Amino acid sequence: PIKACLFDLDGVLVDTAKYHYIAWRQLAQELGFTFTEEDNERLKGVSRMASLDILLSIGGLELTEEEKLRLAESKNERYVEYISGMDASEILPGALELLQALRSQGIKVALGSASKNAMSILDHTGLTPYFDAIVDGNKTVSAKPDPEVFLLGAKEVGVLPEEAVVFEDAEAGIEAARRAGMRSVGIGSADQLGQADLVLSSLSGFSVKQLKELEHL
Ligand code: B16
Ligand code: MG
Repeated sequence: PIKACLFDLDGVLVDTAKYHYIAWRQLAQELGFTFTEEDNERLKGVSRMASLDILLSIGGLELTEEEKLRLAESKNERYVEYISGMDASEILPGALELLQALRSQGIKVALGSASKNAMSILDHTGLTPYFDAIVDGNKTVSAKPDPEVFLLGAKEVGVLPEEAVVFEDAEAGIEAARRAGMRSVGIGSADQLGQADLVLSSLSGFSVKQLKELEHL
């Protein structure tokens, strides 16, 4: 039986990609090149330092480790300022309803995010009380598609991998779920997330009944 749901944060519960985008774009501008919204797609689900590497490769820049740390820090300071203005209105459609339904049915809920700012985002949007466990970029060593983040999430809520379902918007996250031995629901388009057991355009209308149907897969 399915006993837990593990949620990615950015792109599944909230749309923080737009704030990452503005902060990265400003950094690129300071470095003297253009960073487009299309470029930003490549950063979804990717860790902060790996995102910076992608950005620098777009600008054709090679920097020292020390310079990179400074730039990542300055991008993050701006990003933190943007997310401090977030509130519950930025929760994506269907997310709150699903979290409430899962809680009322006794299904465990955990976060599995690459972000080191996950706690702050959950607090600002009022989502923290819905979680039994929060696993974020501060608790993990390996990034998705490594299964670490989801394996830890399942462990923290006391369920086996086969009893957990992962909700993800990034291809690397779906792959991480597969490697963890978990079922997955992709939030986005089927051509990108075809590996998932089920693909939805959003969490809107997704019910616990549909979740239970995944048990038979
Ligand atoms: P931070 P997720 C990811 O969140 C974002 O999708 C990705 O764009 C970002 O670079 C990463 O978190 C790290 O975020 O700089 O706040 O530590 O989708 O795994 O919830
Ligand atoms: Mg995501």
